[in-house]
Amino acid sequence: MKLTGAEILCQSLEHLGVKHIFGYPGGAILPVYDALGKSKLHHILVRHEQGATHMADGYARATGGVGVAMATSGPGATNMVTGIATAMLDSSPLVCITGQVGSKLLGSDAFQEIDITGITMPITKHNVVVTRAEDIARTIREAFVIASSGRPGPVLVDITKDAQQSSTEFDWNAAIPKLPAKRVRAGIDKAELDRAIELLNSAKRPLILAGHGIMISGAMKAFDQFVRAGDFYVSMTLLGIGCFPANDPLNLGMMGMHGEAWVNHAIQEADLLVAVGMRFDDRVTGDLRTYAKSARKIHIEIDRAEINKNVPVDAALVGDAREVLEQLLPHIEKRDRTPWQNRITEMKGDSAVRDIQSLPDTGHLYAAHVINDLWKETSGDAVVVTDVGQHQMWEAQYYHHNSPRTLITSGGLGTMGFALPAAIGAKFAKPDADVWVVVGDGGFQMTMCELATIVQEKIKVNIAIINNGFLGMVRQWQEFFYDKRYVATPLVAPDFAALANAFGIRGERVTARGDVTSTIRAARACKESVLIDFRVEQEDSVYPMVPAGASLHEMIRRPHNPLVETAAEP
Ligand SMILES: Cc1cc2nc3c(=O)[nH]c(=O)nc-3n(C[C@H](O)[C@H](O)[C@H](O)COP(=O)(O)OP(=O)(O)OC[C@H]3O[C@@H](n4cnc5c(N)ncnc54)[C@H](O)[C@@H]3O)c2cc1C
Ligand SMILES: Cc1ncc(C[n+]2csc(CCOP(=O)(O)OP(=O)(O)O)c2C)c(N)n1
Ligand SMILES: [Mg+2]
Repeated sequence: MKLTGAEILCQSLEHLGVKHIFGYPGGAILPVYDALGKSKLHHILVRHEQGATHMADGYARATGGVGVAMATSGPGATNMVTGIATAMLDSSPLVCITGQVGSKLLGSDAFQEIDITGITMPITKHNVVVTRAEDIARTIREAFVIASSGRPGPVLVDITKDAQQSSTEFDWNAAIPKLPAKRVRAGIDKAELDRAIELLNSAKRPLILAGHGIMISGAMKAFDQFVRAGDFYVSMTLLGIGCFPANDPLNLGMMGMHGEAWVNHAIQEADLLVAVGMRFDDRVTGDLRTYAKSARKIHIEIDRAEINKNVPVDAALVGDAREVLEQLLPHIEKRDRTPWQNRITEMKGDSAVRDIQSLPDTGHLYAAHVINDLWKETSGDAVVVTDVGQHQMWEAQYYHHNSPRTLITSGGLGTMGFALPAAIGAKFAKPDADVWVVVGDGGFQMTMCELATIVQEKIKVNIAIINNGFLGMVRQWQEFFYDKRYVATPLVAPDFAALANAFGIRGERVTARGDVTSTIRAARACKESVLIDFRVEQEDSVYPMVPAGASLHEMIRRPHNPLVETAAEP
């Protein structure tokens, strides 16, 4: 059967099980849009192509499947760049499809011609220009394999207009991916495995560093068994949150710059760190020269390039986290580690009394309270999509996630503007989920145009703006390191509730702590999307904080005044 390249693209996407495409049309991709109209695919019209990529990313992160975004050539394609980079840094599987000028015009600076494969070369796992209809089906199949296999990441397929328009025979079964033969995995190195087992069974103060790779691998069950086999304590990276239940006594919480103080101290005191699917980001390690000096290290990691990249390790188990953990499991022996358990309890107890949640109500509305109340009201079962900044860190600290893929956040690139569109994508992926956006007043203003997408698609996403009148995280750095010179961080914002109304969305404003719970409850009961503008304390800071480049144990702790977080400094 002869079809146009555009029709082949749509049919190929259907064959691959794609249901939703987030995109924005334009001249160079118009043949595809024409074919889309005749297909079963649901196209979601976004308001900015950056939004399309974040939606596809949110979709991918909510399910583990591949998210698809589409744009026209030139400015459509360049608007995707931030979203592609966001996905790349967090190993999220995307396929981005862009229209390109006709193949005969390539290189002539034609209208809206841009070398998008050149531009995205360093921020894609793979990218390719397709100039013939005959190559479309195979290339799209290859794109899906590359995006989702091994260490996932974004793939961009740029299709010239003539390739979309010309007709050719479509034979799905014949369009087999032509990828280099998969390197046969030699299996995990036996010597490394033996060394890891010996380290695990002889450690007196072991600690697991659990990362995003556990979720990518779908290794939650194997991880759970591994942890229980050795009664190991677990700490998580920001992107690892959810891979092990927060309410489990073995879960100590987040590590790193804004991690729990007891976790960072435990890392510095441990004699063995077991890193699983995490990449020792600098937000996690602090100064590498002083990082976990007393600990031997085991690294379970699929990407060989990550081994010894930042932190030299004693045993490298290169492979899929689930497979590696399953191989280790039968060899794990339970050991009596009472002194280590006592030490952890001691450190934890000290910090627990510092908790802002335990303090008497001062009448102030703190972001941490809003997020903690959101956690309680949603029983920890919501899919929370955060933006970037202080609210993101408070979410990580005060919303306790028990299930994987329930915190969706931009970690590596730290992209403001991510939350609202990513939440829309997550809602399409999980229509029955209670999806909440937790976003700052700054980041919300970067992609708030996507409120119109929510209305047009008639979906329900609740939005909690943590409105502190500042680019809060930057203000915090200015407070700590620039002598409170608040240059370019005080932020004027519209009346967000009125703005929501203008879009056709219910808007609320909360200024008192007593109204937080009832407003969240009402928003959840409402059939339509609700935006809540939480006017929180303007100059609160996220504690603890490891200053950039400082040692992990050198944390700035919450001062005793106005808020006391602790009984005594450790
Ligand atoms: C304002 C701000 C503050 C931050 N503060 C903190 C903080 O305090 N603490 C913190 O932890 N983070 C923090 N971050 C996030 C931080 O920048 C990193 O994004 C995060 O630490 C990365 O976590 P990760 O290594 O688990 O995930 P990723 O960066 O996604 O890395 C995942 C790793 O798993 C590997 N992998 C993938 N698939 C598999 C598989 N199947 N099997 C095995 N391995 C696999 C990958 O190759 C990769 O190495 C902050 C970010 C921002 C924006
Ligand atoms: C696109 C982008 N620009 C700039 C930054 C730097 N940055 C990190 S956090 C932050 C402030 C965020 O302010 P807001 O959205 O109000 O959240 P808050 O920190 O106040 O919770 C800025 C500007 C960024 N991460 N992303
Ligand atoms: Mg703010």
